[in-house]
Amino acid sequence: MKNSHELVLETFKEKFNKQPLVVCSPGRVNLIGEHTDYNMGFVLPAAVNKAAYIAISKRDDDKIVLVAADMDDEIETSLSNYSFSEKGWPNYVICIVDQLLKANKQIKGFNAVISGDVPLGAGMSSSAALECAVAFALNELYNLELSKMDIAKIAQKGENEFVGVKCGIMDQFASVFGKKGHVIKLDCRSLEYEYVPFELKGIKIVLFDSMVKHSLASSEYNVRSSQCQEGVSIIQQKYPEVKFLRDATIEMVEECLHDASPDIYNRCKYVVEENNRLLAACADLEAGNIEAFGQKMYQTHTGLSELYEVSCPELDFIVSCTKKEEAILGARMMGGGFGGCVISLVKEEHLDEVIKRVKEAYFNKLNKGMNVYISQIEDGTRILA
Ligand code: GAF
Repeated sequence: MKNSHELVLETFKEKFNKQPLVVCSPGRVNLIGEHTDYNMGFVLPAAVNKAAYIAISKRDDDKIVLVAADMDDEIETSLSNYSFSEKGWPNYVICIVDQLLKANKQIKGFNAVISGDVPLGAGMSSSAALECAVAFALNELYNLELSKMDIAKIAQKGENEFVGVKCGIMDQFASVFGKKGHVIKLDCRSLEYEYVPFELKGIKIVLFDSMVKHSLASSEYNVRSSQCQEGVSIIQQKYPEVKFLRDATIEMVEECLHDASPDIYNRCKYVVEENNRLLAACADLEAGNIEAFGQKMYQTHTGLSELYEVSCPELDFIVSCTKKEEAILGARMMGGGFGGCVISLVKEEHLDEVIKRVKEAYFNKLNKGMNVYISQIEDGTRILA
């Protein structure tokens, strides 16, 4: 079977009879720091060995011809007459065009073939990967002189404004700035970042994909973001210096939100705790205490499930299975929630047996198969040919 790189290249040559520029942009894992990015806190993601691919070449007119090789689908639109597509996938390309035009960047039309091996709906940010691949490729094609930071910001804004998901910057940042063997400790407010080595001897990052995606995912995501803002505006009445939950302490949450609605209190409590937990987890990493790091991943899951309420029975079940395994140091749901993957740290010597048992337990309980991915941490967005 052809890999995504070969597929975009060959499909492009067949369809457009030309040698394209090929760019790939990875999906990501996030070790800890979930739902903290749009609260301007910290995250700890890494780009992985699954990516979105685009083969692209310029056109002289303003037409855009897009082929989705994995779906055997194609659309034609133009720079002067594009709109939101009910098909879904074209929006992750068009949202970038929309941003570039709004910023008065000089682009023309293009032909492109896209493909990818980031599993869709698995919480590994397949959409951000595609957005970043498109932004990076158009930057190369039309010499737009965008920096890596510009590309990540444009991709996030495209998703916010055109796709309509009010996401933070974690996914796009991780896709563009990924570095082999390192996680990125990113401050989502200042956008200062640090590469932290993450090559744990004898330990693998294993993703258990629940294979479910509940339809609540994007609507509830935006609800969480508004609830956090509501919490901030209550805290501000007493502490005007608090601009985001990132600035709040647990004491402020207790003092100001105890009488607020339980939803607001719980959401804000989780975010403030999670931000503190991330900082403590980074200290564990530095001290080489991976057991303590793993325990914090479990605490994150409990918070996401009970306070932030973005988990689901399938993810909770997988995490409960991992807790029975001595060879698993920590696990939690990853990404926006309501389905997708559980990320875990597993001792390599027991990898096969652990995976087998978790898969069997999932099947016996839910009558569902699961995919399992062993993640390698790779470089971010790059040109392949
Ligand atoms: C999704 C979003 F796109 C990210 O910005 C982040 O908020 C994440 O959910 C939750 O941490 O992947």
